[in-house]
Amino acid sequence: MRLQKPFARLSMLAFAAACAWPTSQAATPLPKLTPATGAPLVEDCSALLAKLSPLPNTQITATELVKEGTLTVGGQAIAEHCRVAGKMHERTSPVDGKSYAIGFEMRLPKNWNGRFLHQGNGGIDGVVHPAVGGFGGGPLTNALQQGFAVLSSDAGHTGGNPSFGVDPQARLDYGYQAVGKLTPMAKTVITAAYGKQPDRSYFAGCSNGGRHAMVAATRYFQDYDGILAGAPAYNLPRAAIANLAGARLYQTVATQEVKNHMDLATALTDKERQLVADKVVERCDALDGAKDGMVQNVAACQQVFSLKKDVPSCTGERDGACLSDKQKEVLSQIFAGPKTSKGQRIYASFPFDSGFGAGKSGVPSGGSPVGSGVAFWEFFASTNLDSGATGIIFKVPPESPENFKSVAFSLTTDLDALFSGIYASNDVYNESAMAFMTPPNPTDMKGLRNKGGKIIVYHGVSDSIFSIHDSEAWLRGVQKNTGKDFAKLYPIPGMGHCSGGPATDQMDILTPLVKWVEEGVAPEAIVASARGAGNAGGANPDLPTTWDAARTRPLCPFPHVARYKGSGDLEKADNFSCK
Ligand SMILES: [Ca+2]
Repeated sequence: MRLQKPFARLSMLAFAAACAWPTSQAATPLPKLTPATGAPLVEDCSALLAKLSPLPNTQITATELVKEGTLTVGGQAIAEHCRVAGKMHERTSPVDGKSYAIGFEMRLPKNWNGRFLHQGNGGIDGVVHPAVGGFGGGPLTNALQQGFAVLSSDAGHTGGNPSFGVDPQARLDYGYQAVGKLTPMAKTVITAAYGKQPDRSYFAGCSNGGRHAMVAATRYFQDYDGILAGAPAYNLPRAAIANLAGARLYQTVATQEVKNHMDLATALTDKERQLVADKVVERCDALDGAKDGMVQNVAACQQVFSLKKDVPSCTGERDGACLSDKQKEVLSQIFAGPKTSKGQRIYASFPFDSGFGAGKSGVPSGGSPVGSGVAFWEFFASTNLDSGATGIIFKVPPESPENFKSVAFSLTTDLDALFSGIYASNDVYNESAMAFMTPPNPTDMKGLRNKGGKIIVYHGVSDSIFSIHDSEAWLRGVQKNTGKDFAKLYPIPGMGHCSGGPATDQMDILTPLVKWVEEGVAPEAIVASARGAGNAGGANPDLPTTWDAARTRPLCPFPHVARYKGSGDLEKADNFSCK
């Protein structure tokens, strides 16, 4: 009897609450997550080794104190911290006989902010990059500097070549399982180091690291509260095939041969690419109210810019000031996105943008031309990187790495077969590439949303390997299928792949994400800066000389764009607003 009254009162309250609720359609209110609180390292770095030795499936190989200033970011010394290195699940593959492990390192600041950040790395993984949690171009800050405990890994294989694709388990670790194995281990290390679990956990990365972040947002949402996904390759196998399709098209207008194949860089010279970019700017610059060399209104630009009409057609030889009709046809097809012979879309379309001229073609002597620019992705990566990923990591069964002819594979293999191959599996490779590489359902993030988690995606509009249109499609889908109140996309006009291009690519998106997750303050405009001469994060060589070295702009949540207010200094973000 004594229990009945409170129960009755509760049910009355529930009834009143239900009546007060506006409609039955209203979305479930989001739980509010409490802010993280910091703590100091309770163990000194060397003592941590002994304390961590019985971790399951884990071998800690080193702990070392890293003195203040050993690492820097934006010219600032990173504070003293403890580096823990190790490996998990060491094993010998029954398929290729090679040994594998998930190599990792963690960097644990002495003054911890109570947060964990899992850093997703780019490319095909295979390297334990320093666990600093950087983002954007030439960053002035990073997660480690801000006091996060940061984890970085090689995702289950070593070396930057795709031969690990022969081992089925290494494929799965690269796709998603390494993250699943590393996360509980990392939280245990943090608990040992600071005497408590992380209050809040984040996942951040760009490119393949953005893919890892998207996968974590779906498969491992229980473990993470905030997701920062840059240029998310959430359809990576499809994008890789699209790049091979682009290479086929470029070779039809290439003019010079190199090592028994056409040199793709001669399909469209640096000067010709810049011509296209200049014409885009000419046509679209003023659409945002400011003639400042930046095209903020990307969607409107696609409506008015015409490759056919706005770029001069060659009447004689190509001289850099015109494009041939055939070149225009090739570019139109590449920007429209490739399809199979049956008309099925392989990957998204790409917008014409001001950054198409960025990056110089050709392999610099003494190193790979890895970068953000168009020339690297279109003319080098297609035949040297996407080929290996497609043939050895995604194909069932894989091509033999020993006999793999990268360029020939990318220029001659049947595209329809490659496309159906990324959905194929067999007894040995029992998950298809699309299954292990991509989020199970990228627009269903109810798990993350309903726990109070948030996701921010940023993407260079001039990214030529992963398309901003694919990120826009994801945002529309996630808003429809999951909700509008936990996900935002920040397009960065002019920016190439993860950084660079004629763009304001220097920004801190992590801090606004933390504020959203922990204080419930949704981000709107995020101010980003150009990196001109003398920038502490390193100068951006793609920046037009007419820009102020420290030009700032608001980055705006899609579909809003940064528009000029009509007066005031064109170099300052204050004079623009997101509309
Ligand atoms: Ca403009």
